[in-house]
Amino acid sequence: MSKPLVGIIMGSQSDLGVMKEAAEVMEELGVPYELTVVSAHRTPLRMVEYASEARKRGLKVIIAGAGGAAHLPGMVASLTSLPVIGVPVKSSNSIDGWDSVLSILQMPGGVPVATVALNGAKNAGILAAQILGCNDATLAQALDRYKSELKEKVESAAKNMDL
Ligand code: RP5
Repeated sequence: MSKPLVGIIMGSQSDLGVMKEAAEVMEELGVPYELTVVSAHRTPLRMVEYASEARKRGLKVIIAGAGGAAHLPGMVASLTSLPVIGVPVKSSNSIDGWDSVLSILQMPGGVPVATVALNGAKNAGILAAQILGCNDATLAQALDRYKSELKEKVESAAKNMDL
């Protein structure tokens, strides 16, 4: 197994149903990744250790998902200069997910989190691969193929709708 390049973390095991979509993208594109639970509130020291060791361990991008008072992506971004992609998770106690979205999106200047849509773990995976694709021609080609397939699907749907 190659060393993971993408760290997928989530605030709770209850986020896994959403966050596994990021892992599926990694599998599909052959990107080595790791996946674990790190809670900003319940395991703050684990979060500090994870974020501050991430670059040394060889990670290039972190995808962090959380719901409710979703402080994990922002706090991780405050502890590392690796790019952090935030996934707002609509957890069961959510006020329609707005709590998660705003907690992750509204970062102060200087500490960016690339926030994807509510439950948008799939796009988080694709964005992580695109970041890695800047320095990996094979991965960039795989992403180009993926985009072409998206285009072909739309074109063939449009053709089938032509009257
Ligand atoms: C957040 O609280 C987690 O990210 C999760 O989305 C939400 C609920 O967590 P559990 O109570 O299900 O562990 O920290």
